Amino acid sequence: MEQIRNYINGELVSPASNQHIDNYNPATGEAYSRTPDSDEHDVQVAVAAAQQAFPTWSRTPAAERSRILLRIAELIDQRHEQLALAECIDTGKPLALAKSVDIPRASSNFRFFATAIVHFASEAHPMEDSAINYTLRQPIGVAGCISPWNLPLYLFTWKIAPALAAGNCVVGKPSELTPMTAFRLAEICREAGLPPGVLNIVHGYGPKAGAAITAHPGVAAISFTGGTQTGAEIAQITAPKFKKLSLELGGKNPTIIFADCNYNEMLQTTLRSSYSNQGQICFCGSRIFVARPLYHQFKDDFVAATKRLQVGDPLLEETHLGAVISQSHLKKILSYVALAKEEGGTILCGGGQHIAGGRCKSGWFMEPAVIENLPPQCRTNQEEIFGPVVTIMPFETEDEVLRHANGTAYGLAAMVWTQDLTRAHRLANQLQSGIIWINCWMLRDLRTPFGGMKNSGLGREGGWEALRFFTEPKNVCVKL
Ligand code: TXE
Repeated sequence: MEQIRNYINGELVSPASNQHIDNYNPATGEAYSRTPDSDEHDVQVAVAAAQQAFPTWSRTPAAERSRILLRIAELIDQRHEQLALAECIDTGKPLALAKSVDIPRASSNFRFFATAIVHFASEAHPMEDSAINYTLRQPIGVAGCISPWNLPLYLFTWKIAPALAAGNCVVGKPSELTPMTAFRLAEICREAGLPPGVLNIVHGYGPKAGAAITAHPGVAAISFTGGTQTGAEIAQITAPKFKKLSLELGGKNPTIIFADCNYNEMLQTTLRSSYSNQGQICFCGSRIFVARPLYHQFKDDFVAATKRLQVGDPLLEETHLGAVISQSHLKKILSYVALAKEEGGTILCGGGQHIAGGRCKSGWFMEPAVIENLPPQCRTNQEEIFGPVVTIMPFETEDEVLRHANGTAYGLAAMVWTQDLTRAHRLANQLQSGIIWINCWMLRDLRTPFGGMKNSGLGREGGWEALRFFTEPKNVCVKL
């Protein structure tokens, strides 16, 4: 079995303890590689390497940092096929999705921030004839970047690219469930000529390696994407240490469908926004509200389209849904379907484990589920399931649907389908979500603020927001 290694000070190394974690292929249920089970000793060495690299890297001209990051983007593109296959095996997601979304977006992240940093400017505040203020935006030092398993390379690079571009050094930890593409990225960084210690990747469990990063006094900022509970734990550790903190957490996103929408486009996109990546994208819409006059037509068409989706071997081109991330996650999703029944819901289709054939006979697959007859306040409609499970609910008025859409602890994304643009803007103004998609989903411009409100997170990433997060503003006041 391939042994994944940490990337510390430019070298690929085993963890100090020499302990490893089995890494599974969710589509077969078999362990196929081994991940370092790193602890605070490894984090200590990684932070020391990052601290040592920082003075030189932070003073390296932005154009030179940009050149190296662009080289990393090129190498990701050159290894597109290899990386997509690795992502597919590690996560269970369809290979076609890894090819079209995960890997291209990983290289885009590097390219975007490599070019952004050479245009990054700062403010001046002149006080007529008495003084002039100018703001320096300087790199913070060592940044900790902790990422999840659903979009492994995509979300890891979304954090480390702006951190490095801004002149910070990084200690990163990918999810222990999906370490492979970050390991391949380490090889790419060596080849691209990234100086040793600038990026360090420590693999391992969250409460062990991850917690050691968040608690380390030498790590000045933490960027985290993952579960809301984990985000709360990280905030408790970092707040008294006054670290900068960016949290991108869970969601329970509403899809709001009005009767005047472009029906076919809405139906196709709502299928994607419900089940892409087996529903394991924080932006997936899991509560679908449909205007009463359209409800029965939507229900019939959506359930029929859901039934037509192919679940199975992620390597096959015809597969729409691959495996979910782990056996325990599958159990969690199934337990929510059971809860939905207890709460009085009607399962219109799916909701059970899917037994795939051949090499995938022991994989962790799930039949996508559509559930109706549940009130908006029940647990199924309030808690993040993070799987291919959606509820559908009719609504009568705009006020009512707005109340229900906003009626959860989360506030990440909301989708609105209508041809009435006045209404769309009115709703966008009132929806409590960090991101609103009108007549679309996951249409991403990397310059826009990315993140959520309420229990969905703290702060925003993307564009200048990310470069501001990874820099410390310093005002200089000069008396004239
Ligand atoms: O995430 P965790 P889990 C949601 C989704 C899912 C739930 C739990 O609902 O069912 O979260 O998923 C690291 N200190 N999302 O348990 O644990 C961990 O090693 C520092 C939404 O897999 O939050 C991994 O690298 N780090 C989401 C990362 O945190 C810690 C994506 C995320 O894992 C840590 C994934 C600790 N104490 C799950 N504990 C999204 N927003 O997209 C864990 N980690």
